[in-house]
Amino acid sequence: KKYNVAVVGANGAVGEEILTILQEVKFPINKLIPLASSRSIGKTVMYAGREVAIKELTDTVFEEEDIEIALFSAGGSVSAQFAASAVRAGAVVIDNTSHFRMDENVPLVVPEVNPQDIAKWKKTGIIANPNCSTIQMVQALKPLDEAYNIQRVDVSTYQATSGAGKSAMEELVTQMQSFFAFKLDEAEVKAFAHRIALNVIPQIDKFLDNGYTKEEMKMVNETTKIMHREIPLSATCVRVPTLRGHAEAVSIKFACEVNADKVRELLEKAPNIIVLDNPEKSIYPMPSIALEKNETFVGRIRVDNFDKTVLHLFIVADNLRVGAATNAVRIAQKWIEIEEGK
Ligand code: 11C
Repeated sequence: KKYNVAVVGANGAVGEEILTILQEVKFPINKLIPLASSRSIGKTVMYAGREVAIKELTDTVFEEEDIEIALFSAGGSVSAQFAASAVRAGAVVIDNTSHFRMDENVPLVVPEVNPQDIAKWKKTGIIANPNCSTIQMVQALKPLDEAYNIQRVDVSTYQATSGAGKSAMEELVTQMQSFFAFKLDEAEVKAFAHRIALNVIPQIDKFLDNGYTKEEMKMVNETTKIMHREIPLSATCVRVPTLRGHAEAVSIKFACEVNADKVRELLEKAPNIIVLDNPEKSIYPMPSIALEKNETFVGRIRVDNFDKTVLHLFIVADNLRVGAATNAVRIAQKWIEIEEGK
């Protein structure tokens, strides 16, 4: 069977990546409908080597186009306004925003970790895609939890500007151009609380009353929901002046002593994880290696010097792919498998 698929936010950073991945995996598409706000009318996106006109996102478009799968990636307020009309039209909504993630009736899915939760989609018609920094971390946590029983996680992130969209990437580039023109002080600061060029900002999203940012609490709450148990976790999320690829230094405490070779073996067998861990040859994950890849890279795997139940590792993935578009398309593929009873 082939499906009528809508991509909402088709010309955004994640939307464009979704279109690329749908082609890459030869997704069974009957009709592809790129949707965006009226501002994008007249624009096109590339799909399968041809230009496809963007249509306006309205309450009626899902029904008019007989959409069966709607991939939303245009911000929380757009999902809040339009997901219901897609569901009413009979589509399954796979939502890449944070809007529905913590709704107890909406499954929050990383296909390598909790694919079984997709079956709960009928409650609301919506399946939520987690935050990018959560996805790549839980992919690595899951096999280690099964083997050693995780007691606690501490993570520091190094997140690329594309997490905040195309305009944030452009701001980094423009600021760097200003730097080379000796005018960095005059460069516009809009996407983040401070200048991002030649800087590191320990704030992603707004601060909450508990002293953590929303991004940091997403990592806590989403991990608990995906892993189906509370994992004590503390995150420090940091924006760094890269374009694509989030990196994470993760420390994990287990219920028993842990062995680094066994961890490498477990992660090598885990789906969509590539272990890059040869320090002597300076081989480890970096954003430049993860760029436009659909796998999550793990390295710098080592046991703590003082506590043999603690492991440290470094995880990198392309946030627009693994952290967003690839995960959403993998959810759609699993949903098809379930619906077609495979
Ligand atoms: C960032 N993780 O890097 C954020 C972007 O909840 O889907 C993704 C926000 C979200 O800025």
